[in-house]
Amino acid sequence: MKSKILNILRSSDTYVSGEEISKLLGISRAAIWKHINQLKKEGYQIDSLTKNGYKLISSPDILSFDEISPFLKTKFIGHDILYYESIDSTNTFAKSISQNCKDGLVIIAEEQTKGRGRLGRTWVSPKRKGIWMSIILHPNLPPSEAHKLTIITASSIYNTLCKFNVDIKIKWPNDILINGKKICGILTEMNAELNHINSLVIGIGINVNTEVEDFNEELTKIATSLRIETGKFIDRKKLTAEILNNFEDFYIDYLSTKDIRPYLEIVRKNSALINKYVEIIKPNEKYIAKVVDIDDDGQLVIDNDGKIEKLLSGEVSL
Ligand code: BT5
Repeated sequence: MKSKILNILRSSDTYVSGEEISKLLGISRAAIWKHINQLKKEGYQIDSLTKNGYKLISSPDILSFDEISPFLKTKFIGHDILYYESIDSTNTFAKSISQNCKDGLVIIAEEQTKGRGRLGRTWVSPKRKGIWMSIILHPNLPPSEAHKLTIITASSIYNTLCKFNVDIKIKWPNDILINGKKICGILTEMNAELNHINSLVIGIGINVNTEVEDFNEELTKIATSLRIETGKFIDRKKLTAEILNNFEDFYIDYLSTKDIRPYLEIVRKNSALINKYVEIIKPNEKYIAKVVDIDDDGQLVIDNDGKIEKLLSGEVSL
């Protein structure tokens, strides 16, 4: 009901009377007043005049379904959003419900208290500064294809961020960098049988309006945000919807063609690694090698002192 009232207020430039809302929604004026008060508590600025009714003045900077959905053009992703002020980790929660929920459900939080990277690393997720979300999918694919969805995700985020006219690079397998610093990390996790994915969780963390003082000392050296790079405050709701729109386009296309090459091409063309000497970090060894390519399966092709090797996943340091 609250969303419906909000939609009515959004669609009008002037005051909407309580009577009109009451007629449209079939609820009492007292009930409307209660919902309006709730909206005000959530940060909506609503002007109320006894004679004229209600007028929406401004909406809060939050990533709830009501705020994102006006920009969504997807067929199914994000049609349901579970939104939290604070959560331990959207991926941890998404994994716990991924088997029994709708395909395309999105979990979004304003803050994560235990945001996760790969291999138990921490993802710093300060309140209302970024986009911290997980998309739950039920693709009909074998587990061996799961890493390709990280490529789909990275290339779709790249495409979305291009509009900011900054130097964006994709760092295989799961990072996006601006001017050499990390702005986005992707954490793809799955629940699978031997030859079938039951559910997949794609976690996306993007530093949007993060300021230097929001990063700890370690991150100041290696991380950045759209705000830091563009000097502008960025509309997180629009950006969230645009990422979901782009991601779904790529995802649906990939599921129907099973052809990863168009997306790999985006990753290759904008790779932070190809033709660079990097440090390959394996559990028991570290060595320097030259990155030659990313092959058609999404594996990193490296030249280790004349010996060509391929990595399906792993840790690479520039
Ligand atoms: C990643 O791991 O880059 C995957 C990050 C995924 C985060 C999303 S947010 C929504 C969803 N819910 C979660 O709990 N996670 C996902 P990895 O490649 O392991 O990189 C982790 C490393 O990135 C850390 O060890 C830090 O060095 C660095 N890091 C941590 N927080 C960062 C931030 N906000 N921005 C840039 N770098 C960060």
